[in-house]
Amino acid sequence: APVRTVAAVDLGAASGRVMTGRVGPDLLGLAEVARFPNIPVTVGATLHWDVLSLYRSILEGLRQAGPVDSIGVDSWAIDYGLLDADGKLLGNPVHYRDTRTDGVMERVLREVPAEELYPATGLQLLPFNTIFQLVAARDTAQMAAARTLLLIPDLIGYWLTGQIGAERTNASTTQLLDVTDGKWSAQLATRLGIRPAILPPLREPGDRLGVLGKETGLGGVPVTTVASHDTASAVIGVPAQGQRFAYISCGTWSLAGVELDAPVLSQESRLANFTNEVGIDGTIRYLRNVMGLWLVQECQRVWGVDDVEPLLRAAAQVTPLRAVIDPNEPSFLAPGDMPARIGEACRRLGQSAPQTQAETVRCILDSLALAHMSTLDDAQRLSGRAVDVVHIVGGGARNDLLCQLTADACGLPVLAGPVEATALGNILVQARSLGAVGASLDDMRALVRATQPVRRFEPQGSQQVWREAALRLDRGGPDHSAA
Ligand code: LFR
Repeated sequence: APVRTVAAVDLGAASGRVMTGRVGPDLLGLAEVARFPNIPVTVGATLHWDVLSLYRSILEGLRQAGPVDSIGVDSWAIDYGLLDADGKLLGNPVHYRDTRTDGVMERVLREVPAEELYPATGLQLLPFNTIFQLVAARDTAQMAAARTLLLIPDLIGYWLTGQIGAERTNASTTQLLDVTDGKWSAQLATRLGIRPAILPPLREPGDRLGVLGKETGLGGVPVTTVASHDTASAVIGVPAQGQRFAYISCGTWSLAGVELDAPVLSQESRLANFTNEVGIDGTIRYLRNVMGLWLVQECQRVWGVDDVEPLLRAAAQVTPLRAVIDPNEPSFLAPGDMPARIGEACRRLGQSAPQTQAETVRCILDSLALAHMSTLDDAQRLSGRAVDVVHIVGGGARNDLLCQLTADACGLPVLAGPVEATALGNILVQARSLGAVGASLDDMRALVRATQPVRRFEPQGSQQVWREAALRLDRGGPDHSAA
């Protein structure tokens, strides 16, 4: 098979990047072509994504990438833009951390009980799921004018090619996709006052979406539909062998779970707020969202500290497990004074609040490791899938302290890397469609294993201290992660 060059556009909540990949049967080389910040904008008290700025940066990045055989786009999930009858974007997409969904989930659950919603969609209850955003917006003039809903990567794909569609892995995060028959649940949408006609035809990862429009000035390059939910691409890029592994896709969020062949829709699973997101080739990502490095990022913003490295070095010197919190407390979701919120949470749990930046960061990392432990414990128990190793991929794989603490808390070896698992997953799906790599998910992962650096962290110390620390959280009342 010939060597192919493809471009991956990967949009994260904090930054976006354009990468190129050179791919052949024994080759997977990655280069970063452009990186740009993703800075949300508040307009009239609503937090928006600056999607035109992102699009301009994407076009510039693709220009710098030079000639490629294909382009693929992935981003964070759930958020969307609406097109009017002329195919024009109606307003800027709203950020999932905006407050417009406050109280909406509770209202919807009175109309459609969780006992009904969960087996239908398989999704964890996150207050910002697309379904709740759409209900929050259902009586707006914008919604009345809307003809088409496009999730963020589908919107970028539409602008690049003029073609519309809803890529399946990302569509599965809307809570409007039937997890059993794989179709849009028109009945559920209608029941909640959402017009099913705005939901576009589903597309599969690997399908050709179209070719770049002339106005891009980039020539008629094909755009391939990838696993456009960034977490779906990241899990493709996990260098795992066999089935007995857990993964943590760790960046702004920590997405911690296992890969299954079929969804788990039990009552226990629902009460533990586990999600069944659709992956490539019929796989299911059985995981729970943990409020990841967002907590550190937001502290850095408040402190005006750009470089995280000195903070992490200082945090490594702090006494372990001085104070722990539940990272999934709803109060941590919106942007704001995170150091103060963390201090309050510590006091509420009968612990003294961190006094220094280093202590605050240590509290967050200890708490994330603890949440990784309880999430992966639950994932194994609820799915029956036992694991021998934890793969950490994404930016968090660079965070030695978090990787070691996670190994210690879980009592399992952590394999850290690749950092760019999402871009690799994006690239591999394109390469597979071009016939440049083996056809199976195992083949793709074998290529990642053979070509990408991975670091190993052995568990140290006794797990007992972690189990005891977890008990401190029980003082906070019922688990906040479940609604
Ligand atoms: C990670 C991610 C998560 C999703 C969250 C919000 O970037 O895509 O999987 O729950 O962002 O969309």
